[in-house]
Amino acid sequence: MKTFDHKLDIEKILENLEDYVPRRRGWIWRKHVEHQKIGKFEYFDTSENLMTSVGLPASHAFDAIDPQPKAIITTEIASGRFEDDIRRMRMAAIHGADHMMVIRTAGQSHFDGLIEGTPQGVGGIPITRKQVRAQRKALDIIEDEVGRPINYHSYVSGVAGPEIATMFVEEGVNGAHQDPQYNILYRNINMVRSFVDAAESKTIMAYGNLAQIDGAHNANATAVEAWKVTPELLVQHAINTAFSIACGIDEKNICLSTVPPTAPPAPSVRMDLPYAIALRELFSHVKMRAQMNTKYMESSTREATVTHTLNLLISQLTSADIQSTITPDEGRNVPWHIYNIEAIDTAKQVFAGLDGINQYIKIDRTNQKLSKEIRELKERAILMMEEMIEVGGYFEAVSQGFFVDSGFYPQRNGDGIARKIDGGIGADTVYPRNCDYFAPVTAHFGLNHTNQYDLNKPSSIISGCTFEDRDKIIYIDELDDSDNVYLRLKETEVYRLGGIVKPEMEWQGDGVVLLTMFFPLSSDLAKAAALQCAKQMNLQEVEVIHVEVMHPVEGTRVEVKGKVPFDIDVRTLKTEPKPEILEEEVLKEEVRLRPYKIVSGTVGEDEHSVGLREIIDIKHGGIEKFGFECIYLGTSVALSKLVDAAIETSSEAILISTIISHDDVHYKNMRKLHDICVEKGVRDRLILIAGGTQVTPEIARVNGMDEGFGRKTKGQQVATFLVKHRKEVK
Ligand code: Z98
Repeated sequence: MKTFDHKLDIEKILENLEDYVPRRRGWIWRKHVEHQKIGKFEYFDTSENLMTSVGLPASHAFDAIDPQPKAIITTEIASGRFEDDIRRMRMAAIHGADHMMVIRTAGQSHFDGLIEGTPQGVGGIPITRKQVRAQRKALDIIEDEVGRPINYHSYVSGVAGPEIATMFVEEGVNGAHQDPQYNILYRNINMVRSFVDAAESKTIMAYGNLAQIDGAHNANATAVEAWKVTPELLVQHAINTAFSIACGIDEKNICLSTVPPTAPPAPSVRMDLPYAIALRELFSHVKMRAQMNTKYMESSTREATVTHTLNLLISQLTSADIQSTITPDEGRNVPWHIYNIEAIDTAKQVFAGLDGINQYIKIDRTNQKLSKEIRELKERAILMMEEMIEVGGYFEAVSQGFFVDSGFYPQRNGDGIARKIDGGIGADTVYPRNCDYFAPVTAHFGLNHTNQYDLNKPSSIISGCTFEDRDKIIYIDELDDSDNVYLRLKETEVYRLGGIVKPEMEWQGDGVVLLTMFFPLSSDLAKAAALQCAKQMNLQEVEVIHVEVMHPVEGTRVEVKGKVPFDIDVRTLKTEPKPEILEEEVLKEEVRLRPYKIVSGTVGEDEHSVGLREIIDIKHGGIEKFGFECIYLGTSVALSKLVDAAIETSSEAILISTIISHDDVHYKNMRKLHDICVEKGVRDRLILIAGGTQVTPEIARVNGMDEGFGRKTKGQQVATFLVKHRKEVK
């Protein structure tokens, strides 16, 4: 792996932002390599390898391979400080994410125009040109590091949708959520206005080649019983897809946002699979962005990860094109770096594990129960669309509360989200265009009276609009003196200089730590005890973020977050030198070429054999694993017996273990072993090693050993010494 010697320099990224020009426009899909050899294995569902990556923890046992799934992997980043999110993006990319989805603040849809500068958000960043530009610029650096294009994504919603879409194309944003139904149902924006804005936004996105994700999944997250809105989800997808195509978006850029609607303890895969198949069959011409179920996420990361994994199984069986990895973050409402990375790794791990499985396991489309369920879902959706037409169309259907009703269509419970045609934000703001209406822009929806100017391209009248002539973009750096990135960076500067550090979860120097505790108490008391415990540990702003009953009276698991009130001076930290270790394969090859025999035992009156056995036995990576022949003589072995055995068996080393240290007996035994070997004239041809909790290399060497090994020694370290030392002396 490439060695990294610098952190991303946020200040440098912010320099000369006014001159930044994005490298490209549009979305880039991963390149699927149908049949790929990676390390020792054959893969069928992977894409090109990364130039630089951090593999799964177990990858070291597999020649450090890091197979990349064929689906784009999304990470949803939402800390509220774009400058910190940039570092998170760098971590996410090296773990395998190539879709950085920057979620906005909860109220962003309600901004009625573009905002400028770098205000801090809550649970997401407000979208501004400067923040978008800085992040895209950082992603240019990051994609060069990992060797794969990275798609940058945010949201085109609210009454400022067309302005945002325009800014996104200007700034090289590669993908966006855009669905007028989202505005209407969840943000109460007037329905007519939402569709007019969507037409404009989609046309602009089509020009910029942005991937578009719809908003149907929100019905899933909002519905009382999420699996009951499945027919409606198909309808919502159909409406947005048809509208997008009509506005010129290429089908290869239309991505349906699909969520497996249920989660365990429901029999979720059996229920989610027919839905996933119905969706893919009805919409085989477009792409699938699979997001995991968030509706039933609680604060348990374990539970979230299992649901994520089951959802990934469905993605694998039905070939999702984009795989989102947000859940464990969202369920806990703690958008922390580590959970972004964990979720990316979960997706990468599951896809690697399931690689090629579709060749062995096929969905049985002849199964009558499955076919019936799929057909029924499609029929329910078609029936709903027919009813919409009957009542007078989409707007009327929304007014009558057809959507997000808790009934399984055609059942209707009357609790859907109803909006009025003349109600909501931006009502009465749509005007017919004048007969000489003309807009000198490149990407524009509807009638633009270009013929009055005898033009093919309306923007040519002003020699190009901002899409062709970047000089026309007005870049405003900051408008707010009290809420901007420079002030925030000043506050955290000390942590970027490298001298001091604080633990961090989402922002530089935030000091946040997570503690896991168990109390033999009922949940309420355990919660109180955990808070008390954290306070007595001097943590500040303590909050319980997860409580899980192990038994109603026997005990409860509690997770607490809090802030440490101190800095750590990095300059005073001491790191332990890493023991030199030869690779497993190198050791095996050395021992295969020149077989290696050793004798061993605990010595004196020492019956503590566990440590020595761990160093020898294959089970936990002892030296047997590398091919050493180990003659174990047992416990409390006389030193002379060890030497005799070594001579008789033509062994090359003696390993003694000694824990008891009263009266310095461990030193004395080392010295005695050395002396016996000298007496018998074999010291030169035997390597002597002593191990034990009280042994240090220095003490062992002083007492006549070739090497000593103390606490936490692993077999591989001893094997390395044995192999290297034999080479040196012979
Ligand atoms: C996701 N985890 O989809 P505001 N438009 C659509 C949306 O789905 C969303 C927004 C806009 C989810 C993120 N979705 C939630 C279709 C949000 C953003 O109101 O501007 O914040 O909406 O990946």
